[in-house]
Amino acid sequence: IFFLKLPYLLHLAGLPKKTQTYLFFQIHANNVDAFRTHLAQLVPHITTIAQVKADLDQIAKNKQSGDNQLLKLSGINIAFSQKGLTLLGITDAIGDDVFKAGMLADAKNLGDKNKNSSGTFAPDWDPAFLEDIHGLILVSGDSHTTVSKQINHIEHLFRMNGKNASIHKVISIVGDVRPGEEKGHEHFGFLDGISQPTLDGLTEFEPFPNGEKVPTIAQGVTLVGRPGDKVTNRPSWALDGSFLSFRYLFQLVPEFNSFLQANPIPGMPAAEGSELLGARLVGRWKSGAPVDLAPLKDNPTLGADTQERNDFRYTADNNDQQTQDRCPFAAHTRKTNPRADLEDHGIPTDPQRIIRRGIQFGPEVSAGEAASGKTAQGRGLLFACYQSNIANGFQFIQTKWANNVNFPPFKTAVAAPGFDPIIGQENNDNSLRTMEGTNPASQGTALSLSAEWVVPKGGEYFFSPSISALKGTFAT
Ligand code: N7H
Repeated sequence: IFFLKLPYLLHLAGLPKKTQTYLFFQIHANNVDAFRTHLAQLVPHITTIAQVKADLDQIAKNKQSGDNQLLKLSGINIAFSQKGLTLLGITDAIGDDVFKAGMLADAKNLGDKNKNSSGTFAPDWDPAFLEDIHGLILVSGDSHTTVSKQINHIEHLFRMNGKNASIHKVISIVGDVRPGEEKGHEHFGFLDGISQPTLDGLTEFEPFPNGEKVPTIAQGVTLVGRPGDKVTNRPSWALDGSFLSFRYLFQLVPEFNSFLQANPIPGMPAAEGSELLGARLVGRWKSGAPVDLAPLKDNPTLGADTQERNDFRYTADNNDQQTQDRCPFAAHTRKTNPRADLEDHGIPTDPQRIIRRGIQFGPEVSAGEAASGKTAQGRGLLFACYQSNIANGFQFIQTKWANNVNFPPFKTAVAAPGFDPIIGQENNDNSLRTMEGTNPASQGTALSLSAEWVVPKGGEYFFSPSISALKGTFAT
């Protein structure tokens, strides 16, 4: 019964979504009552886990009968910022100070760059994210046509083009899965969305019906008010909601590729050395195979094996905790989920697990961009992740792990592991971005990463309520 109340946050990767529109909106302060009425009309359209399950079953049946056509699937979700909650008069203490303050207030702490050369801090963001954003409507689907229809319907429900409009658009961003063979791969070329936590008792609904070999985690790490949620005294309407951290992340793909070309791992043909460097920066090969299991060359069979590709703990080298033979300590996947690096020292990693639901945006790299090594068109990742506590989830991973040169700890073999090369940030001095361990033959040598290849251009913290909270608290 409790599944039916959940919004769709747990399943999205399981939907054969091809495109998503993120509609960031402001509620008209003088039309809040109308907003509630309009929201009540939207609620029946919000996708529940039960619907997704039915859709996935139908797809499986279609496949069996040789019909590989996608259903005309779409999913709708809605989430609110603190400013949105305040405007709606929902003032109970929700128990998340980071959410309450908003991402703009957190930008400096996250390591985002200062646009002002001196004086007060102002992040170098897209101006839309400097405005007040009250909420986010997320529409996913199998095609632009399906999603546009849903967006038109939503615009109609909120009377967006009429006199009684209750919201207006601050910015809307379209994300698209990459074409052909690159489907599921982010813009640097690496398969993404492989390692996701599975919640106790909800395995049936996980995005990977084949089941990865990973232990489940407490529901309360993702869902507010469930066992494992460390915050007590949450308002009752917050039960089964989840906090959504959104980041508008641009990726400098030609620049990243030029760096790999310029710094191949020595002792092998240059192209292979560059590919190995890329895999060692990320922690996985482009196919998804983890370097801890496939240290020397890509293993696409392993990358495609949903049972095996997540079955590792950075212990493959006879549990030698001081070697980077297989994987640098600062590799992106190791920084963001260090597994045995902490667990084997009695420090649990479960509280930091997040469910990632991102999608790519922007065009493929053009021939001109590839040749010049310079980005000309914006592209990147609409990063979205869910957690029951932002200070333990996204914010913790970004500030205490990715940006922290001394993480992971207990690595006496190196001076400092260094920055996460993919997302590690130092406010205004990129020259400090270095990491050790990229070259297996000289593990104490620091590599200068200099430029950032992932550039944050905005974002916000949201709360995604359960369907019953939307009905009982938000829409009335
Ligand atoms: Fe990351 N990338 O292409 O390099 N990420 N990530 N990420 N990330 C992962 O294991 C990438 C970002 C996590 O459990 C993979 O599923 C890029 C942020 C976590 O082993 C790849 C961007 C944060 C994991 C990438 C980006 C994280 C993870 C391997 C930005 C949180 C799971 C696929 C543009 C603060 C680690 C996989 C685990 C995996 C990339 C952003 C966190 C390929 C390009 C902002 C927790």
